[in-house]
Amino acid sequence: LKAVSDKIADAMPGGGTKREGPEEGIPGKPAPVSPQLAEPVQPVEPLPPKADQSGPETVSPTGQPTGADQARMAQSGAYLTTAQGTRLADSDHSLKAGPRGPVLLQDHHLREKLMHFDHERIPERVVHARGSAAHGVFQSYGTAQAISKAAFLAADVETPVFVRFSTVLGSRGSADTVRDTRGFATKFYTEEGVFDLVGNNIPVFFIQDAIKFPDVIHAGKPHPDREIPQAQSAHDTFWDFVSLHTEATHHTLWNMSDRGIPRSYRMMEGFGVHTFRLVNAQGDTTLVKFHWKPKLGVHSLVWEEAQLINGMDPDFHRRDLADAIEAGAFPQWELGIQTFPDNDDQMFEGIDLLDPTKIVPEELAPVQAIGLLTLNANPSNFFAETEQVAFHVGHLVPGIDVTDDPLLAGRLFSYLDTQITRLGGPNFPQLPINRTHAPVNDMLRDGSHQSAVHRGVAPYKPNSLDGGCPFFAGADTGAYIEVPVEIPSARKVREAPASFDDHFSQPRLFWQSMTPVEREHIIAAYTFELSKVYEQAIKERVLQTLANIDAELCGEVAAGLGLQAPSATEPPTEVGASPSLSQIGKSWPLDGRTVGIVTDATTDLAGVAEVRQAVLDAGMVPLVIAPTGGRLLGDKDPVTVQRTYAAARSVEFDALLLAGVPEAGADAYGARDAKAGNPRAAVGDPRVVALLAEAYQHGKAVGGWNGAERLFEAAGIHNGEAGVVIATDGPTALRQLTALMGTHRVWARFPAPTS
Ligand code: HDE
Repeated sequence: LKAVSDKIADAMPGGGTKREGPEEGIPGKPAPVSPQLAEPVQPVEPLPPKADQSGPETVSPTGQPTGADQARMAQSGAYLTTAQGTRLADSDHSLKAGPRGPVLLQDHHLREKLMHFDHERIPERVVHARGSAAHGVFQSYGTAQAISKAAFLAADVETPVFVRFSTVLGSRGSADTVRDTRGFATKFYTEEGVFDLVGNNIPVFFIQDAIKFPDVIHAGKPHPDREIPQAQSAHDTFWDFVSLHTEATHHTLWNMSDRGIPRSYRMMEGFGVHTFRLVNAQGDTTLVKFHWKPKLGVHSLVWEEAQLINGMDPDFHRRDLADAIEAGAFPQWELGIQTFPDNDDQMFEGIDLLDPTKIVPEELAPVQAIGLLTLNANPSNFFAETEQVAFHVGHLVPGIDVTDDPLLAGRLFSYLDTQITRLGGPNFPQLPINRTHAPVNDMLRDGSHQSAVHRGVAPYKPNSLDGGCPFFAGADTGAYIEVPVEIPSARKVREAPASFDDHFSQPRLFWQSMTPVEREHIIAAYTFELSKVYEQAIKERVLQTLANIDAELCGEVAAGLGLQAPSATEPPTEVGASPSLSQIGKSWPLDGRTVGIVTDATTDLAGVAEVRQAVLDAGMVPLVIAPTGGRLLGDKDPVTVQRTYAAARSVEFDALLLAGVPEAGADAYGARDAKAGNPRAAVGDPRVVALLAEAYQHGKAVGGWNGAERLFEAAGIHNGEAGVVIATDGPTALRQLTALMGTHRVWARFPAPTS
């Protein structure tokens, strides 16, 4: 975690002091210029060859260099060369007829360098373009062995994985903390071939049939005329579609809940959404829904925080994931399944298992853990791995099969198809990140970017010329041996079953399962989004869908918009509540949480050093915030500053702690500036007061020790309020603060809806 706090320090403008602390630790005095700033000119030999120039055996099947130091050596070959390996003496000047003369066409190096650069970009994903990924392992518990013959689900099998998280609507360079669904796609490199679980952090989808996918995405993406807004659902076309197409109501409600703005990828659930069919060695089948359960719990930002972060650190989720892994705080999820009998009607307790707009409440079908996912390595190259990874719901292994969910059927086509455009041809499975760890003996040949040199003369079956090779697997080990499910005789129709017509009972279940705070957030989200919609008719239609969910929800949103609340058009069915849908009510581990320690040279620096160490020892990240960068000298070790008052905003911290003042009545926190004519600083620097007030407003635990309370008072925060800690010394304050942080926020601070 020290690595994280140093790294974060590096990333901050003005706040990074890790490399060159000011001389003698005096804040403000510039550090000497390092002699290492100039580019080295002498090659140092011998150097190892670049990993990708020394043959495929030095690169693991997932594209990872096998030698421990190779990753760091990527640019370290002794001489700069062309793509053909010829050494170059100059790469700064084109070949010219005289220093002021025309550039000569014969300059191959110039043409090659520009040609390659001109083609560096590939099309971004049509959806889920913005993403971040990590390598890891999946450790199977063996608990699914009785119902699936998949080898990677047998007891104690460890399978390498690559996981990519994403937003859906935004472009590749869009911000992380927008309100959106998040993708959660996992590639398992099993010994029987690749299995991809391509899920989301929301367990239902907007549509029930894949044929509507282009419609919902065209509606959610920026308007085609001005290409705005970017990565937002708060605009007319999105709300136009979802209000006309009421099967989207359930997914939309989840988006408007706190699930739409996760605190971290590490703190999200994942869902396979569709029902899948598991098959065991005896051919018995079980229907299942897949769930990922984060060990750190499910937590969200508050909306104002999310918006601020979009500007302050648009890479917030990407940075959080990479930093946590680099620091060794490896995020973990348990994979779980809900199981259902494979009945002819594929219904469970009246819920249609083929309808992807429905969940099965965990209270009806508990999630049973079947293995543990640990993400333990960051990608070495974003483009090669995160950008080029190609997931596909049709990448299945023996023991896992699909069902007739019509949404899933369309996905089985779409994911193969899209890669042809995105990755430039049919050979994308040969890219290192996509390569299976199982032996490949396909008869797929040629095509763009073919990198295999196939031998033999008979890429067809049956053949005798290649000795009949390769041979078929037995029915018990082969993939894609579809379960012989009965299909009742039917007429071809363009219709959905009647059970797909219920669009409101499950949104009502979700609403009724929320705590008052969560409901308040949902109301605020709908009000915010709809106030950005121009067409009155669209707002009124959305209110109509809300009336069919709950009168209070509809009434509050209507009041916020200044509109009449309509009455329900569908009689409400009694659905009860599913408490497991709420994010609130439990206490969770604090690994990787960020504690801001506010201080200045006049505060109790020994206490700051002690608290900082205690935060690290607890597996969290301490960031010291002071008026200027550099180091503050105390009696003990100097305290390194990671954030200046000017650069720190509360959104970066999960909790704030204000260092105490050693002498009663001392002018700490810049209060002496008041005497120099800044009356706003009478009790301390106004930026510290603002920092505290903002953290408090976002429901964060705040605390301080010995003399810090006057800044709290200045921020309108009173000792004794929920989530406010004032102690006599730093360690005690930190202990009380961390006890509060387990619940993620101080929920008592949020207002509940009026009724
Ligand atoms: Fe996707 N989806 N999707 N989707 N999806 C893609 O595939 C599609 C759906 C999901 O990190 C695309 O390789 C259709 C549901 C994730 O690389 C594309 C339909 C769920 C990712 C595609 C759906 C998802 C994608 C774009 C309706 C949750 C990112 C690039 C039938 C269970 C994977 C690509 C990554 C990506 C099509 C619906 C999850 C175009 C046609 C439901 C996590 O093929």
